[in-house]
Amino acid sequence: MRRRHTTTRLLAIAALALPLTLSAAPAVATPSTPARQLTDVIPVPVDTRPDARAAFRLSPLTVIRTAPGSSAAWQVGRQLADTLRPATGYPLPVLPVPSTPLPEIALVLGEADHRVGQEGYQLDVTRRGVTIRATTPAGLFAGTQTLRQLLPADIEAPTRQRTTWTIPGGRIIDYPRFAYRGAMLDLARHFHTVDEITAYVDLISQYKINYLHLHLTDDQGWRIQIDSWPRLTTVGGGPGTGVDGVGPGYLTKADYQAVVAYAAARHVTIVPEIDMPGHTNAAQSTYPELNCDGVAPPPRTDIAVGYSSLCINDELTYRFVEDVIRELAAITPGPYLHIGGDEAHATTDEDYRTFMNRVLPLVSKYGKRASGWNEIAQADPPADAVAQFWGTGTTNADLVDAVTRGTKVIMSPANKSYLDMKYDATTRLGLRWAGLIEVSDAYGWDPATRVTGVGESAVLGVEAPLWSETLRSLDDIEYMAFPRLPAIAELGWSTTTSHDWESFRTRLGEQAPRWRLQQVNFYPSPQVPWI
Ligand code: TNX
Repeated sequence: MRRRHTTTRLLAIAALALPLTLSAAPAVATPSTPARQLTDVIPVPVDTRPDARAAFRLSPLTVIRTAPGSSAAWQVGRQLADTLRPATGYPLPVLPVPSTPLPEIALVLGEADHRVGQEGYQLDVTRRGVTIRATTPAGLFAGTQTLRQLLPADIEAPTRQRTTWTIPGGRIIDYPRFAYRGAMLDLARHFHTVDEITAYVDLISQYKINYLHLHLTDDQGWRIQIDSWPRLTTVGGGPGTGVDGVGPGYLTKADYQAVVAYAAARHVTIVPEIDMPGHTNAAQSTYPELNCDGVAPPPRTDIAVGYSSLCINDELTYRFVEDVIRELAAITPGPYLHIGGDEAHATTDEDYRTFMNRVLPLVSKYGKRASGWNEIAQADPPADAVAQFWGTGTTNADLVDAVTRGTKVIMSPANKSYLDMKYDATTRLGLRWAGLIEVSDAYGWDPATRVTGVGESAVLGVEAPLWSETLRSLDDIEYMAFPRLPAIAELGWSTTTSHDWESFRTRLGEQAPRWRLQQVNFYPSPQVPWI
């Protein structure tokens, strides 16, 4: 969507809005929280140069100016305005013009320090305003998320607050350590609605997470419409599906595309997963012909794993798999399509390799890059495939072999990054098979030294999966994700030299007033000095 306005017309609109807002401005402004610093951000920025004399204050006169001719930059500006308007009560017009005489937050494409690369940004705060420069709209978006955290926490309030909106002066140059910074939701064990998924996108994108992996199918439910196999959703995702039979539902293709578009507008790419050849009971109990004996097993609503397998030596299996991959690839603009591959304990090793070596090329055939749980390394993945490490140990020979042949790895060690593990023995939600994971555990590891033989250059990034056996509502999701998700986000973005638990837990504590205003149901870990 591109909207064109002339500079003069936009300035006229801004000028018209001013007298009204000026008269409505608070008479006496009192700072409510101590001044923030350029480093008070999660993930912590790479390079900060504070300038104590250069703080900038938002005012009713401030405008948001965006790179002329870029609808994507204008979109980032509009989102920033939407974020800042409720609490400030300022008009903050978004003007796609080359310059203004007004105090401004400028979103500029180009002219940034070369270190910012494709996803980073340079943020300059002077007394005249804020300038965010980036190579891409994704970089501008990342810069606006930093700006948001540099403002007082009250900026997250849904109604007008009487405070001074001071942004600390100086320069930030910031860019990610890893290209892939992911989160995952499990729609199969309990379905999560479009509203819940998009709410999660809002939360994770604040911390510069740029991929959301959706686990769409499993033994307990099938959650994505496939036209050529229509009963997958109406039966496999229908009434009575999900753990304990209480998590039914599915995404139509239109729902899925709405999620993809919502996420894309926040620079988050959706990675859809169809788990195979195991974790397939929902499909096999719906279509008898997907079973070697032609008999549909009963639906399952328990949380056991490793008992189901597609029929490896039946051609119909590959027709089914190709139909699903083709239809899903057609509605997925992102580069990755995840084919699961974990815990196929009911498939022999030989059958597993046979299956994967037929299915991996199908993903390429439909223009996508295959990702899969680390077990796919037991087959012969193409060089562009991505293996997602979910082990609890520090060695994996198959994975190291695949890495030698070019496979890249997403790090999601279950005993560090699994958001569905309990925090401590008293946590009401969650599982504990990979251990208890307190905030310091989630933060206390390095993606590039976790698995011997899988170093920095082999690591594509990190992911924080959240399995939903015990979760139902958005409140449940938030409780398990916060505050550990921001820990994984920092591991994915910030440098190893800035890795520091004391600093992290202090900055985490400062997020609490923001989460309260956003009504995020977070776990108040005793390890964190909450304010
Ligand atoms: C293992 S991790 C699984 C999932 C479960 C999860 C629960 C992985 C690739 N498979 O099927 O939901 O544990 O924590």
